Amino acid sequence: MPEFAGELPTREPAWNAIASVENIQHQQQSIDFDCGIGRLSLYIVASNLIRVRFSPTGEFRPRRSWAVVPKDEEWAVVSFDIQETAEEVIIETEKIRLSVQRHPCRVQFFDKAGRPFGQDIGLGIGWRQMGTGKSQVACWKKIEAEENYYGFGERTGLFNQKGKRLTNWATDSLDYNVQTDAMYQAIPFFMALRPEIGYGLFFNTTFWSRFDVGVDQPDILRLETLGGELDYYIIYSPDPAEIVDTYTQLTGRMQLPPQWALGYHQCRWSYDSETEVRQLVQQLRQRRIPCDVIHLDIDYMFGYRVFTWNPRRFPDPKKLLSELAEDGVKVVTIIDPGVKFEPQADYAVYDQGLEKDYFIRRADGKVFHGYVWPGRAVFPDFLRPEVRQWWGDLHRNLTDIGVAGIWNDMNEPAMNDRPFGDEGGQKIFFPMDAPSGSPSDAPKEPLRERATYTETHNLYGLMMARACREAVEKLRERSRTFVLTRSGYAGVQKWSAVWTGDNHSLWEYLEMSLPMLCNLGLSGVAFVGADIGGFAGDATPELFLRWMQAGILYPFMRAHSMINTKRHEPWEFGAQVEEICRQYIELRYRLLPYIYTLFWEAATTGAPVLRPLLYHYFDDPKTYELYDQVLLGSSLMAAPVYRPGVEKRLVYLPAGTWYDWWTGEAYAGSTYILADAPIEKMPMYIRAGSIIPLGPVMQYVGESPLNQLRLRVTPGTGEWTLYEDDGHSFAYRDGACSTTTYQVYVEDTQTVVEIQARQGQWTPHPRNVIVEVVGKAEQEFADDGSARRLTFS
Ligand code: MIG
Repeated sequence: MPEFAGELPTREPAWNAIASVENIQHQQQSIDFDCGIGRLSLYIVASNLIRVRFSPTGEFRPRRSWAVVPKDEEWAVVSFDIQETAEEVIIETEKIRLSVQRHPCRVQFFDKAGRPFGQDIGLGIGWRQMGTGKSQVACWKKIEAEENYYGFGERTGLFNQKGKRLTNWATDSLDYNVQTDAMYQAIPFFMALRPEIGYGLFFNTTFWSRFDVGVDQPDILRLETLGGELDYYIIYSPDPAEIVDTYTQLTGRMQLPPQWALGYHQCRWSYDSETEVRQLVQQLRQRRIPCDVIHLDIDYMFGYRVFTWNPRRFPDPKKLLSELAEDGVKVVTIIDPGVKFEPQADYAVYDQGLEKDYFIRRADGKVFHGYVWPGRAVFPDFLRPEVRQWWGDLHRNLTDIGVAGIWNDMNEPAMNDRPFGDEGGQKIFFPMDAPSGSPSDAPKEPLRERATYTETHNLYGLMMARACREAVEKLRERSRTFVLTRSGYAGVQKWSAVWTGDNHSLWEYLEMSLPMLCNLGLSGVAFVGADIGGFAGDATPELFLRWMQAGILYPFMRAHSMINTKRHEPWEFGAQVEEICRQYIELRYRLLPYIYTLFWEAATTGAPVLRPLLYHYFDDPKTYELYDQVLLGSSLMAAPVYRPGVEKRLVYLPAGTWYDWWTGEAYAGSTYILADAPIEKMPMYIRAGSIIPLGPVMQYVGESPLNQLRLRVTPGTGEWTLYEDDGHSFAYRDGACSTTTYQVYVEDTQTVVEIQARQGQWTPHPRNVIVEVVGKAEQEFADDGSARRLTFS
């Protein structure tokens, strides 16, 4: 079973445990504790962020540039106090206190009220040799009563991950299900939350690692890695938003995508000829199904050779793409990492890569081969900057003819030991001792990051996505781009959006998609989606329809399906499904001003676009296990339907008042209601005191100017800021953007909506603004960006 690759032998040697503190050295932000040969090192990075390292040998590895963006020394210096007693060393920052017990050495964290979190327990920290070259290090921490665990990157099952073992090892987990452990993404980050207190933990290791959240021993969390030393960043906050904010300062944030990437994407393996693509677009436009993007899967290539087009089926891609552009359609093409092994065939990608020595070699120096779509293939070493540069430049072949974005697949990387389809083929990885990264004689850091594949496996997809993003952004110098990747590591949000791979056309996968996307969001990856309708298998009309309803909530909204399955275009399931799909896709387009602002928030603070209720109601224990309702931003809550034949469903309304999206009816929260959910309706609610901007329906982003903006306001108290710019260029980086802050409050029996003057240098297209207070009235005015106060009785 591929997901257990990297698993440890079953006869486990005993642990060596960290000893007592013998000596302490304190220098600026770091405090080192000698514990026999082993050494514990703390770094006070920020008042809520501490880096903890332990090396059994006393020597630490050099810094790696791959995931953590700022060096520890680059953070603004924070002050802290140290107090030493015979039993412990106490370090106190503005936000937390941490104590290092001396006999034996144990690290313990406390909030300012003295509540413990992330406390070392049992052996505290231990290590052992696991056969040649594999040095395992672990840390045991107490799971506090009522503490729950979220994030962990891409995870199946429901929402709370407590009671699971979670392995971080990027894996082509095709046929994944609720029990699958290692997934395509390996993101060793989680947050632990309980009433009034919480923390996040980034396990800074790219080696095979695993979290055991109370399985082996109840109430004990174990972190383990085969990386030879322990290295984690711990982030304190009771508020998940603050934890994600700090975590994304550490690992980076996404760039603002073009608005078109937030529209509807239509995909299928495979739209395999110009004729088929033209017909598809014609259908979309004739049937008035809004759509911005068509994805071309592997069949556009010539014999699955990357950076080529099939000359027979796509004779003139440039012409095709420019015609599609006139219809407002952008094209995203798939690129896999495997390069067809094809000596003496004038296949430039192979020839150049071989000549320049850019492909992964085995430890014995021979070029490594695996089997993927083009048959025998070789694989670029994306860890090396010069390889990324070369690979990136190859994308010119695509961007020059008008390709707008790139989809990176198979980059765990996925491959077999013999041709696809051959009996008995096994999934393989590169050999663990294969060298990867820049040669050690490279002149300077970060070029000098030569490693073996044990350390770099989890980075392969991340670095491929990085190569792609950096290049395409340069090649399309005036336009923002869209990059999608299947595999990645912590920080993948800097380079790419992520989709959850090969799901199935089954109700269970629809149900699982939202908690999966929420946990990715809590792990810093905001631009995420699952294949609408399910990839493998045949969706039924009802499943497809319910999936499309939930799909409008996915930050990345794409319908996809596997070759030889039922097609997943909205008109494939009869007139009723088509009509309801159209209405929901239209709703997605109307919500774009709101959703675009959420992406701006994600780009500036790391906040997820799609959020579990827990994100905003972390003091409400009823949200701890709640996986079947979500928030899109802070204002809009949805309760999709996940089963056939269901026409009513239980909905939890957290504290406050909630307004039914469809009827405007008000409900008092802190209770459950039974919502009507006939086939055409996904229950949706607006939080009291919300301002939701809605644009007109368009067939694609920018089809016509945004000449009307409707603000749907719910009575109550609240504030919200709308972000705007041209939606596609980089001019916003030079200040061509604007924000408008809206406030709503209640005065006597009146609802007051205050609109502050627009800030910033972007002037939107002339437009009317309609302010609609739910249950009250509407007022309309020509928007000149000036401040206003409107009252509604
Ligand atoms: O071996 O490119 O997850 O979205 O359609 C399968 C064909 C390779 C896997 C991706 C899927 C894509 C498919 N790919």
